[in-house]
Amino acid sequence: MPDAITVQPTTHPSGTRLSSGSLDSLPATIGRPAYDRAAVTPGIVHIGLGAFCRAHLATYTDDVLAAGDTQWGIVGVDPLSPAIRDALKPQDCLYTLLVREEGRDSLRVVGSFLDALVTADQLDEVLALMAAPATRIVTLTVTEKGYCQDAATGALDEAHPLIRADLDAPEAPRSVPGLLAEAIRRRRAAGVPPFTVLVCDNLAQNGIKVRGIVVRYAELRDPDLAAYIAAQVSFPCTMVDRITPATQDADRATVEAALGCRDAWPVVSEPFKQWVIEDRFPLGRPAWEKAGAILVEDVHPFELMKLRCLNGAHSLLAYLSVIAGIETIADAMADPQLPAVVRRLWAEDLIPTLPPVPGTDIPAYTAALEARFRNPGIRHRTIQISSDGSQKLPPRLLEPARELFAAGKAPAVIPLAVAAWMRFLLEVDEKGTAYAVADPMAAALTGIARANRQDAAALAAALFAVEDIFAPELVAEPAFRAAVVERLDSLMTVGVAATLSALLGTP
Ligand code: CS2
Repeated sequence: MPDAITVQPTTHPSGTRLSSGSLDSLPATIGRPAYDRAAVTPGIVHIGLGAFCRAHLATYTDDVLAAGDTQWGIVGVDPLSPAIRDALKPQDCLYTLLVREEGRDSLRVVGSFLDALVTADQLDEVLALMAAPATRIVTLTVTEKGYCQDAATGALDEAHPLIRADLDAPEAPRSVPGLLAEAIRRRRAAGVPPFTVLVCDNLAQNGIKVRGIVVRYAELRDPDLAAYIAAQVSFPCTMVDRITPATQDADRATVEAALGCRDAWPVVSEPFKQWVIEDRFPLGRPAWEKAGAILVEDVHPFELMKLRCLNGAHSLLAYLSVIAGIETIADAMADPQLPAVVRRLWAEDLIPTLPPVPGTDIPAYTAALEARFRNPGIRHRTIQISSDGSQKLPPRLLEPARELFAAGKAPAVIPLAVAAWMRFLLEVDEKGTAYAVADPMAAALTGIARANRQDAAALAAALFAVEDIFAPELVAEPAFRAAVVERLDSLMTVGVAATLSALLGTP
């Protein structure tokens, strides 16, 4: 289904707020819920109210509601901040999706969120909702770090402060594993079968991994509950994709001009979206395939392709760009050298690690990715993508590097990406502008960087020793260590442009 039709700026008087009451007075060109929202009942609790789920899950579900299946409304829960709830509630949880591509914006108001809650101040309500028989699926977009995992192994980080706190007070959980376990326990106690847990974050084998994390947490809490979760709860794996940069004030102004009323928190995305889901939903699911989702037996090949080719390239571009002072991915793709480096990453390091992907020509997929990265309507900030490198590098780039070495090959470009991340930890770009490193391990990582800022070999060695990030087999490879140190030394002494010239063999 198309997201909406092209819209022209409107001259409608401004000042009112988007809400159910203002839907009828929107310009005709703005897409809007093509169903009676009052007749929709909640069937999904979604945890993590960021922009991504509002551009992805919510639009697929909006299309299903429009197709007449009204039992799948979504209640959104933010585990941390009240900001998005407080923006959405006065708008009856309506918001605008602004889809941008060159020379063409389209807008649609999305209606699939029925309510919004925050665990920090509404925990009882959240748990009651998750335990309610009508809730048949709990979806999650809490980012990689939200699962309290050890990024190198994907296992529960048992020393995580939120996990320690939840094990002390398991009926008042604050962590995501704690929340899921407590909600499932309440359902079981009430004789209600468990919901399906649908993880929509960029983790390798996301359902399998989060199942392992939740079962381990439950083992520490109550082995009987752990056995129940292991036996009874379905955690299908998914591959999710839609580039969704953080909303800027300029986007709010664009949306207000088009709508003729104010939307406090619209979402911006590219036109492309993809969702591949393992079809294991014991209590049923929305017919997301009606909105273009692909339901499969095994997501793994799709997920590896996306996590490595899209997200891996994003991370490479982000670290090189932040240190070179390049602000967005589209700007990076206008650089004379960066696109060639990304193409080599795909062709030499990543595509050789991928299994066949059903119905997909992988070189055509990466060519399409290049066009998506170039979309000039999307101002996707490299500093945004640089966040949480400790969580993102292992599945995107370190695991393929490990696989290449295991197959007797050396990666051509991954050491550069790792070196760029190490250089990025110095918190100042080549033009002398300071930036902050956002990462759950930021204090430790920037401390290491500060202590070794003059010496590439010492900096790399100290970071290789961080076992939460680097698998021992990978850092035991002398060729990997040497290649990273060489690139890091080059980035620290001659900078990004000269390092890329040397890699590409350009003058
Ligand atoms: C990005 C992703 O911020 C990041 O790390 O690589 O958010 C990326 O834009 C999405 O996964 C695209 O589907």
